[in-house]
Amino acid sequence: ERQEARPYNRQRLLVVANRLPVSAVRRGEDSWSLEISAGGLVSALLGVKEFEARWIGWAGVNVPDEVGQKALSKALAEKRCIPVFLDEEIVHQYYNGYCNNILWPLFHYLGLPQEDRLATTRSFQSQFAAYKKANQMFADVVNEHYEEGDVVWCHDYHLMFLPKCLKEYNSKMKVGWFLHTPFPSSEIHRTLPSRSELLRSVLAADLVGFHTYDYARHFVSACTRILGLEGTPEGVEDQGRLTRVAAFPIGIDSERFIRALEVPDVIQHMKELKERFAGRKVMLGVDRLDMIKGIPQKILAFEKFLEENASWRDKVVLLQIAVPTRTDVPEFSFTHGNITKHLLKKLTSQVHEIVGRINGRFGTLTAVPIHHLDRSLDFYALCALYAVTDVALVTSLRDGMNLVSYEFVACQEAKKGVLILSEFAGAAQSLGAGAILVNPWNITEVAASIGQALNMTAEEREKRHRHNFHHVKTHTAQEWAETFVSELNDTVIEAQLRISK
Ligand code: ADQ
Repeated sequence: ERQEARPYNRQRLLVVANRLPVSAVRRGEDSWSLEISAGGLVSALLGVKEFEARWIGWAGVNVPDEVGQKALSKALAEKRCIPVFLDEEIVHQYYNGYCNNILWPLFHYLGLPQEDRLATTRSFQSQFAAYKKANQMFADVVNEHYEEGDVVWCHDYHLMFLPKCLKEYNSKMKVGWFLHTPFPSSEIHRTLPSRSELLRSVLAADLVGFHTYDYARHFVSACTRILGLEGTPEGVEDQGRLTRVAAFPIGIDSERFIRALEVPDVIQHMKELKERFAGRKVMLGVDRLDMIKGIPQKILAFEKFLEENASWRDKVVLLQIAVPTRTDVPEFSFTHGNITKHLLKKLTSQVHEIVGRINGRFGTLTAVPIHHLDRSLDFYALCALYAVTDVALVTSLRDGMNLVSYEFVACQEAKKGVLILSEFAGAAQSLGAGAILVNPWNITEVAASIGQALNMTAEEREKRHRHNFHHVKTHTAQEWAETFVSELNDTVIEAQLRISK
């Protein structure tokens, strides 16, 4: 059966994710300009060259007219992208509502404020209905483009209902589903009104993947405790049918970062940064602006460090780059008030206030301790920053993996800087031995770890860096995708064998 499949290296892979890896801007009635956009999944799959990949997803824009839809589909086809068109109301209910206000905070163990929680509870049913409807729309597009022998790889919490919809179209379709966020303890998942329906839909996939063994274990416990199914070392069994559940830790295209450091522009930029911060140690934070990233906690820990270590005040600087994302969809007018949007606004002003206070407190006429930028950096600027950094601070309150920690390590072959890493990021499982692991909620502990990092001997930095660099170089995005897809190919066959036994 394996031999009948297409040659492995030419297999068509349909990658289905909420967002296409492009941002589209309308230039005229029938013309669009497209740009590849940043993000965790995009960074990871850019490294994969083995499959003939097609992307299926939402382009992030509202295109109500047929002329515009046709033109956009045509432009996207050149980038091997196929759009799913979602209207304003669906986006509001499915994306802002169910995905971002319900699943995202729940999967990251973050509660909503009381008034938001009540509003969310009230709109739950309509949002879940929209979620299912949107997933069905994705399924329709996949089904339309599916050819025998293709593998379909569904991504993330936006598309938990998709495996079931796809299997209803075609039970022979090879379907994998991968979650980029944590999967929470079954006690948390149990509180979700649609808990069983979501689990059952995911179980329709042939292979279910998570970043860490812990997330996979939580998922299996949820299936045993909530659905009463049997958990086995391979996955979850339901009336003789096995859904394979396993951990597939993601990586990055490390060579892309290493090569970037040889580009003249990057070298020049590094030189400028070194001059700009001469005589000071550089600490760096790079995060999407999101509640899960623990940005205020990180800055408060830095303040505590400055408070307790007067001699360091003019010798260290924290550069915090926070890119606003997710709800930044200007094409849509959110008339019903968007919870995530107002929480993010609150977070931004909170961060600004803390930064302002600390800079007022510890700054001088010529220098401030914190530079905070509310924007994205281009790839080369990001690489230069990573390379000149002495200490990177990744203090996510929860994070599926966290690729920023990997990218920093990839750029540190010359400097061998220190990574301070939250124990609640999936990356703690892979980079824990080289990083200083911290509980991001414990400001005192994080402040102490900053001191430890700044005072670390060159030998110890070298030893820690060696461990992490080796990991980042050998566990790449490409390997991650290849392993997932090859296991998906095998799993289907195994599951079929089990049934025919
Ligand atoms: P994210 O939450 O987006 O991803 P992360 O893994 O850190 O988190 O990836 C962010 C990506 O965006 C990185 O490639 C980074 O370089 C880039 N980026 C972030 N801030 C930036 C800035 N200010 N300027 C430019 N680029 C910036 C989700 C999950 C993670 C999981 C990934 C992949 O939340 O836990 O690791 O998917 O599975």
